[in-house]
Amino acid sequence: MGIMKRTLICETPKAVGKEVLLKGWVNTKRDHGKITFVDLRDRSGIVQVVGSGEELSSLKPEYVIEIVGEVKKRPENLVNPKLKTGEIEVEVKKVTVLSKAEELPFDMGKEVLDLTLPVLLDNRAITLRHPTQKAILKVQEVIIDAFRKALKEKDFVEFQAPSIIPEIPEGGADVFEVKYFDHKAYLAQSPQLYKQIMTGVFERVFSINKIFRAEPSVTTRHLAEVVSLDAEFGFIDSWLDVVEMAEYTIRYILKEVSEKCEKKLAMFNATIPQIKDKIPVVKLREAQEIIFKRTKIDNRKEKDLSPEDERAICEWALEEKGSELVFVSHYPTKSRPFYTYPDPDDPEFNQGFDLIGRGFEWMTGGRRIENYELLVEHAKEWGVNIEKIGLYLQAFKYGMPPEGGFAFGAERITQGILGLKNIREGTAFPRDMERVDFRLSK
Ligand code: AMO
Repeated sequence: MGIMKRTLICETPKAVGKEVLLKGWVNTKRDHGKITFVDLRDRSGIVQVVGSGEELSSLKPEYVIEIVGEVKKRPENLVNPKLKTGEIEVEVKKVTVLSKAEELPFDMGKEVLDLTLPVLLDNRAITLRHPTQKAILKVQEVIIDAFRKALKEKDFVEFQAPSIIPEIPEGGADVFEVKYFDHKAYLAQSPQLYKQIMTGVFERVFSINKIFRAEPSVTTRHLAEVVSLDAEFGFIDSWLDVVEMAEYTIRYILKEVSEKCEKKLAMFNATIPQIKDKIPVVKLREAQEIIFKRTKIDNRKEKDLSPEDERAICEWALEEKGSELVFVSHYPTKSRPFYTYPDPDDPEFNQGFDLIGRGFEWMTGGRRIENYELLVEHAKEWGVNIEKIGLYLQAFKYGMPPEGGFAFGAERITQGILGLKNIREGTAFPRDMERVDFRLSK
């Protein structure tokens, strides 16, 4: 007799009356007198396995097993509509244990994993196996795939940006320094300068990279390691072309998630953010006026929106414009990175913008300065070391079209769509100032 071929669990409903070899993990086990029911899980689904005897009853959750059994139709009254394989079960003939598992520290069989965040993360290798956690990662996979697809359809070329960089492009202190042989370098805060250089090469580029932020505070929306979805393109007529491309991209992502993740969204009672017509665009100062009128809190002179402001402007956008997303543009030039394009009509403010959704920022973008002399001037004024951004400046010295771009945080989009309370749930292995896999001792 030859070796039996493995059947995937999703194929079992088509195998009624046949003997099959299944491989997977014990999801749950229930003993009913002499009869044992095991829910067996593989990459394709879950199926009920039933039998009597020590072989089955000695199994524990997360044991890795192989079983040989016969697929049988369940009687009408025992059909489980919640399972794709709910009309059948597998009557066990032989069980082989491939790998044992220790007693689980908590019940993984529940529909909702009711754990505190530290417990969820301290036990990540196990908790990631729970359907809710897998769903988050799958939704994120769809988001990233959709970003790539959206831009490829618009003729963008994907490139690989470096993670070790010689100078800080975004300004600020939230950067990890690395010892680079005998020199000092940094982990990339953003592929910003490289996507601009590459715009001089391919005209339209995007990259999907890890970026690193030494965030000195612990919040529900900041990670130290982020998946950044970056795009940049040339020959724009105005900063509004960049807004338009960003809107096209996020709409594409939302459409793909709504089409491909219906069940996963339902697990989180999540809905795709609604956008009635266009995503509204407001200038920072206009947004602050709106917020002041609504909340009576006066932040009209601030250089950025506070978390409360972000929530307030989202409420306005939904009530007045039927959109759960809103672009806020024209931040004070001095408060944004050196490369951002000052508005010719009012150079105190620039043509940079953020996309705010459901109360927090999902994306930043803008038009960039393409004029070499102005760029050098700005870099100096912003305290950027000219020598260290020599390659970047070279791209502008030798001809750069009017251009702009944007970057979404993949975890922020995931958090926004699924309504996750903490961004740490939106990534498999979150890094923050208190954690690198395990909690760091103070
Ligand atoms: P910015 O610094 O706003 O812009 O980052 C772009 C987007 O990346 C995400 N993000 C983060 N997500 C989680 N934790 C963090 N610590 C974190 N930091 C950033 C956010 C944010 O909107 N070079 C510009 C982009 C551009 O202009 O093209 C930049 O880096 O979703």
